Formats: sequence, structure tokens, C-alpha cells
Amino acid sequence: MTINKSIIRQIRFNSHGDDRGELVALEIAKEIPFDVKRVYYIFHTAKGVSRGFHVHRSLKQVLVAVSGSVRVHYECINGQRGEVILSSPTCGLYIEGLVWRELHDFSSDAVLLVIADKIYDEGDYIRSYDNFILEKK
Ligand code: T46
Repeated sequence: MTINKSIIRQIRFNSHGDDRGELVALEIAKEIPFDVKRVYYIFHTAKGVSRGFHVHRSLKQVLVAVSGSVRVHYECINGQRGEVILSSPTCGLYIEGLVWRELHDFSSDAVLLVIADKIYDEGDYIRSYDNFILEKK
């Protein structure tokens, strides 16, 4: 199914800090704007390696660098491009639909947590930039 839209925005999470340290809680319909079906995390990314390079047709995700930092380059279906540095466990990046995403500059301690609204489905991916451009037309 093609929904032909792209949404990307940052989400700030409250941290329950005290003299023991910090705690962030993520709840459906509060911090996470969808029902969660899947959680995965990316870590031990080798120096100089980039990931992503695809679009999802309809997936909703929230990305959080729970450790370290990652640079996210994105391009929306309307041509809007930008970059977001994820470097705080209190900051999430919400991505929905047709957003070309590339993940660069993983720090050696980076752990990227991803919360998704659907189970894994390779059919939801567009892994060719050329096909993404065709999708725009
Ligand atoms: C995304 C970025 C941020 C699974 O078997 N189940 C899963 O849930 C996922 C996400 C991946 N896989 C398998 C498929 C591949 O054989 O794990 C392997 C690596 O996946 P991929 O090359 O898609 O990894 P990334 O880092 O390029 O992209 C991933 C997500 O796939 C994608 O949805 O937005 O992280």
C-alpha cells in the first residue's frame, strides 16, 4: 500500500532524573504516537559504515540514540531534505511513510533504538533511490 506522504519530526522525552541518574519512559499514545508492534536496535556499527538508504511505504517509526550519536539524512516525497543529529536518550525522531533515510557517522558507542508500528515486512521497503524518485511522479 502506498500512502504517498512523508512525515518527520523530533519528539522530546521527559526524563525522570534524581540523584541516582535518569529514567525515560515511553508509553503508547503519549510519547509514541502509534501501537508498537516491533522494537529493534542497531549497535557495534563499524567506523565509517552508513546504513539505511531506503524508504518505507507506510511504516511509522521512532528512532532514539539511547547511547552515542548518529546523523540522519532525510529526503521527503516533496523534496524537502535535512539532517538530524540524534545524540540524546531524551530525543526521538518520528518518521512516517515515504522518507528516504540514510544513517551516517555512528559513534563507536552508538546504540540506535527503533520502535515501529508494524512487524518486519521487506515488501514495505523501497531500497532504490531511483524507484523512490519514480514514486514522486
Ligand atoms: C530503518 C533503519 C533505521 C530483520 O530481520 N528484522 C527487522 O526488523 C529489521 C529492521 C531487519 N531485519 C533484517 C533484514 C536484513 O537482513 O536485518 C538485516 C539488516 O536490515 P537493514 O539492511 O534493513 O538495516 P538498516 O540499518 O539499513 O535499516 C534498518 C531498518 O531496516 C529500517 O526500517 O528505518 O534501520
